[in-house]
Amino acid sequence: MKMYCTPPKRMKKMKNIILITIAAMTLSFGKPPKYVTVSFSVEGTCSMCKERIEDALDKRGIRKALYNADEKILTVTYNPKKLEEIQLHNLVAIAGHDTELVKASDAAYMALPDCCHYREGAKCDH
Ligand SMILES: [Cu+2]
Repeated sequence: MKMYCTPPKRMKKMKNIILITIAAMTLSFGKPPKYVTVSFSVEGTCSMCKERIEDALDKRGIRKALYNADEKILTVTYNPKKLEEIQLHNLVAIAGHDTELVKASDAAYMALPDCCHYREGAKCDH
């Protein structure tokens, strides 16, 4: 096996070329935004609630929102640079649903259809 000695100056140049290549690759592919996924409990009863909750989170910076009405768990994938986690709770509460951190206002809650009134032990058939 032959050993090559690279002069320091050339080594530095090579290092620069590698760095430039990496930078160019990163730019051409675009930096993928960093998303995080969180889960928290949200009150809801039925598929209408699911739709309402998920629609409330159809916002910039939120990639995915999935509500499980049986387990009353909402899972959201969002960009923490665009939104703070508490804002997710606020958006859901504004739509009328209590989360583990933010309670919906009475007005927002009363605006829900009867079968979605989870505070009164609503039973929804659909
Ligand atoms: Cu409902």
